[in-house]
Amino acid sequence: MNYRFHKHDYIIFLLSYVFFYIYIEKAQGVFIDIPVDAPAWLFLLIAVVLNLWAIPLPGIHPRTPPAIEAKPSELEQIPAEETKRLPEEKAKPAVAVPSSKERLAKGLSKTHKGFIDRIADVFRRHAAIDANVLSELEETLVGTDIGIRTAYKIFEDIRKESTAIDSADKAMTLIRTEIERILKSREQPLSIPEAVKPFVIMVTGVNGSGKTTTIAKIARHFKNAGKSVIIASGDTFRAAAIEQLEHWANLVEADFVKSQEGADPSAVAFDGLEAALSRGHDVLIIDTAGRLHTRENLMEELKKTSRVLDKKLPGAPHEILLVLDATIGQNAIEQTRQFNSSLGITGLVLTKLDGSAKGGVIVGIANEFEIPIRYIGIGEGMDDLQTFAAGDFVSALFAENEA
Ligand SMILES: Nc1nc2c(ncn2[C@@H]2O[C@H](COP(=O)(O)OP(=O)(O)OP(=O)(O)O)[C@@H](O)[C@H]2O)c(=O)[nH]1
Ligand SMILES: [Mg+2]
Repeated sequence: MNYRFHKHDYIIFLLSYVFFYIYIEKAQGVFIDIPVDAPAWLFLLIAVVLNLWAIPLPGIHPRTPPAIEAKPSELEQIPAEETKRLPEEKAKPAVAVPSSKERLAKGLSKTHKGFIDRIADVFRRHAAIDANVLSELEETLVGTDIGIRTAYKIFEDIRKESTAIDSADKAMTLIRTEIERILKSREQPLSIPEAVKPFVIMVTGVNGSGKTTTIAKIARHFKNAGKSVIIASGDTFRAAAIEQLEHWANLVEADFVKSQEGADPSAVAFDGLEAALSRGHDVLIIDTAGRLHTRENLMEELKKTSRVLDKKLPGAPHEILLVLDATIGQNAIEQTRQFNSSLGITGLVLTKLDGSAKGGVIVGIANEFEIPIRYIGIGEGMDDLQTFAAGDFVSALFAENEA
């Protein structure tokens, strides 16, 4: 503690010892004879009082510096509302957190350029909607990532209405309505019935599509919704895959069932289900390998895992998610076909929309398969997974953004 002494305090302190000395001489008379006619105890009393003056006494004589108070003139310079704020709040720079819609629009900005802008360009180049425009539109639509079938479906709608279309705006509105109609039919968020416990989700997809990252994001999503989650590392193909998943499970504070490299994936899924049942978890998410020697091998392994789960808990897995990488464009349509015919996919996740100009493929997939699109990935971060909402998606897709 820092005590505050003034010069006179030191003098009084020294003086107290002078009086002590006088008291001793008065009482004992060792060296000098004090020529003052007063009793010795009086000198002792004065010595004690002076000494006490110099000693810090809490409450009576604290000797600590008083709190520094701002001068009234300084206070007046601070606006009233600022004085009400907490110091921490004031210290933080004002950083605007983008809303989920803003993040979606930013994530889809590349697809906007590679899909919507290309179509809009056709109308910008021509003053009237005539046969030339229609043939250019047909070519452009076929050249996007929505796939030939969907391209012709949208084109036919425009062609049928072409006599009524007298402006580029009207044409774009018609295209937008058609895209929204297609996507709306696949908007069906993943919901977990109370009666099903644990709700088992098996996550599939080719290697690198984003399965493991998506599992972590979904686990966090359910944890935030108050569900208890357990994750099983069914991708036993690589040790690194198991460690990667364990890391994510720890991060999102989900329970984890670890496997050994090379273990039978269906046995790991079984262990996961047993753990989920005995520990009373609401949701079990099972990671799977995306890479095997052949695609046929992979499908057989996934089918086996699905059978084993069903045997232990009839009806499981309740959701077979297929994770698709949007950057591969139309290949995602073919992947959906293969996985769906082998496994019966019940939900789709389209990842990496933020890094792709080929996100238009989502319209092709929605048009060709009657499979709900559950989530979309718009970044690598834990909060970069959004529940698919067709209206928001189309608004973001058509919004003008910086790529
Ligand atoms: N930009 C972006 N990157 C993503 C997204 N989702 C996943 N990724 C990245 O894609 C890469 C592969 O993701 P993983 O989750 O490991 O993919 P996986 O399907 O589990 O891969 P394997 O286990 O090898 O089959 C990682 O670098 C992820 O960060 C997304 O929505 N946007
Ligand atoms: Mg993985």
